[in-house]
Amino acid sequence: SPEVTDNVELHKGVRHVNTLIIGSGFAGLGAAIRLSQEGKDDFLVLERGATVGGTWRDNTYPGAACDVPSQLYSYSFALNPNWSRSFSTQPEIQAYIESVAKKHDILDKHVFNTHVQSAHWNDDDAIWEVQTSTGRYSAKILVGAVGALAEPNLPDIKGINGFEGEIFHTAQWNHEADLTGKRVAVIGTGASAIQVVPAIAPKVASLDLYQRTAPWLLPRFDRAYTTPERLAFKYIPGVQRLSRAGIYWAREVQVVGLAKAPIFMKPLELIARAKLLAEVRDAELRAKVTPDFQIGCKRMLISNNYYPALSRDNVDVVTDGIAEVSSNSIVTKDGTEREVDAIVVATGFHVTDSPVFQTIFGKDGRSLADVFDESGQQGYKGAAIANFPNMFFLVGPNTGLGHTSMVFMIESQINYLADAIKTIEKQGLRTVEVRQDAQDAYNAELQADMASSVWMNGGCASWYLDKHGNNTTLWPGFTFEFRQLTRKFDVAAYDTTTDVEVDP
Ligand code: N01
Repeated sequence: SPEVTDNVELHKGVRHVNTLIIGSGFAGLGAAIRLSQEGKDDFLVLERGATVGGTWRDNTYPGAACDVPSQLYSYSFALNPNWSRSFSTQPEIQAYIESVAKKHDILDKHVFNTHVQSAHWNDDDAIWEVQTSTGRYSAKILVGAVGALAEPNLPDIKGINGFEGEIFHTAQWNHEADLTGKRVAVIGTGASAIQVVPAIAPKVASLDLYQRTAPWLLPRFDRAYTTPERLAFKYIPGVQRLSRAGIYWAREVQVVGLAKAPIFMKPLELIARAKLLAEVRDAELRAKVTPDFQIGCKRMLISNNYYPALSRDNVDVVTDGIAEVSSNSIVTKDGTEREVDAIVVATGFHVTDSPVFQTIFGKDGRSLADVFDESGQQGYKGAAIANFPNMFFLVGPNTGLGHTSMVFMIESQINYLADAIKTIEKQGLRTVEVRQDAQDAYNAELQADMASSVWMNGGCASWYLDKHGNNTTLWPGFTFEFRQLTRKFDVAAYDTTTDVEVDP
C-alpha cells in the first residue's frame, strides 16, 4: 500500500492540498524541495513508482549512462562532489537523486506507487480533481512534472504481440531475463540502443541490430576522475562551481550551430566522419551506418564503443525494414527471416503524443491531447497552457535541449512556478490562466526562432517534431535566455480571478 502523509486537509471528503505535483523525477523532486524551502508546505507529490528518480529510476538497461557531463547534471543547490566520472552512469545518478531527496527530508511529502488516472478542472470550486490508482485528491494548483521521456513507445509491428521469446523495452528492462548465449534482436539506433548494444554484444550469441536511420556519433570524453580532482571538488571551495561554469559555457556555444546558423555544425560533422572512418574499417558496414541527414537534426549521440561493437563478428546491422515478427523470428521486407530468442525494443518514447495528455481535462472539458492534437503542443514559457487554469508544467512544451543539461531548464521552470505560487498567494488570486493571445504571441516568436534551426532543416524525422511537423519539444535559444524569461511570474500575461479582498 502506498505511503500517504496525513498532513492534508479534506475538501468534500477528498484529500486536498494547495499544490499537487505529479511525478518525482528531477523536476517534481526539485519543485517539492523548493516549495518546502520556501515554507509552502501545503503540497504533495504523487509518484507512480516506488521511489524518486523518474526516467533515471526507470532506465536500468545495461550501459545506461548520461550524455551530459556530470558537473552539469546536478541541482545548483546540491552539487555532487562525489561523481566518480566525467559522464555519470545511471546507478550513480539515481543514487544522487535519492540522496538529495533524503537530505532534504522530502520523502514523506510523496505518495508513492500511485498512478494518476485523470485530472479534471472544476471551475465552480476552482480546484483540480485528481483520480489516482490509490485514491482521490484535489488541489488549487496542479503541477505536471511527468517528464517527456517517460512513456515507452512500443512499435506497431505486425505480429509483435505474438512473439514467444523475451521481449521488453529499454525503459522496462527485464533483469530476470539472462541474455547470455541468446540470439538477440535490438530494434532502434537512438541514444538508448547505442548504449545497450556494446553492453550486451560480448555476451550474446548473436545480435541483429535493426536500424531504420543511422545516427551521427561523436567521441565520448568520459574518464574516471583522479583522486586529486575528487579531493579538489570536495574540499576546495569554488572548484566545482568553476568547472561547472566552464562546461556550461562550452556547451552553450553549440546553440549557435544547432539553432541559429547550422553551417557552424560542419566542424562537428567532420569530426563524426573521421570517427566513422577510423572505427568502422569495413566499407560495406560503414556505408550502412553513415547518416543521410545533417548532424544535430536528431539528437547527437556520443560513444566510443558503439562502432567497435557493430564490427564484432556476432553483430549484424539490418537495414531492410521490418515486415513482421513471428513467434520466434523477425522477417524483413526483403523476405529474410532471422530467428531470435529475445527482442530488445529501443524505440524511444511518446513525447509529443504522451498518453498523459489524454488524462488532463481543462476548463472547457477538453483534454490536453485534444488541444494539442488540434494546435500542436503549445504552451507559454513551457509552463502554462491556455484553458488549463492553475496548472503548470515542468519540462512542458519547448523546454527540451539538444546540447546541455535539462536540470538547468528544470530549475528555471521551478523559479517560475515558485514565483507563481507566491504571486497567487500574495495577490489573493483564485485562478490564473494564461491568455490565449499571450500564448499565441509567445509561440509565434518561438517558432520564428526555430525556423532557421537544424532541427527543422536538417532533413530528418525525430521525436523533436509533432505530427504537424513543428518542433514543440526543444528550446531554440540559449538556456540563459530561458532563465531570464522565467525569473519572475509575469501575471500580466494571465487572466486572473480573485476570491478574497486583500490589502494592497
Ligand atoms: O529513443 P529515440 P531513445 N521500427 O526515439 C527507432 C534520451 N536518452 O530511447 O530514427 C524500427 O531517440 C528509431 O528510428 P528512427 C535522449 O534525449 C539519453 O534511444 O525514428 N525502428 C530510433 O532509431 C534521447 O534522444 C540518454 O528512424 C524504430 C530509435 O528507434 C531520448 O532519450 C540515453 C521504430 C528510437 O530512438 C530517446 O532515446 C538514452 C519502428 N517502428 C536516452 N520506432 C543519454 O543520456 C522507432 N524506431 C545517453
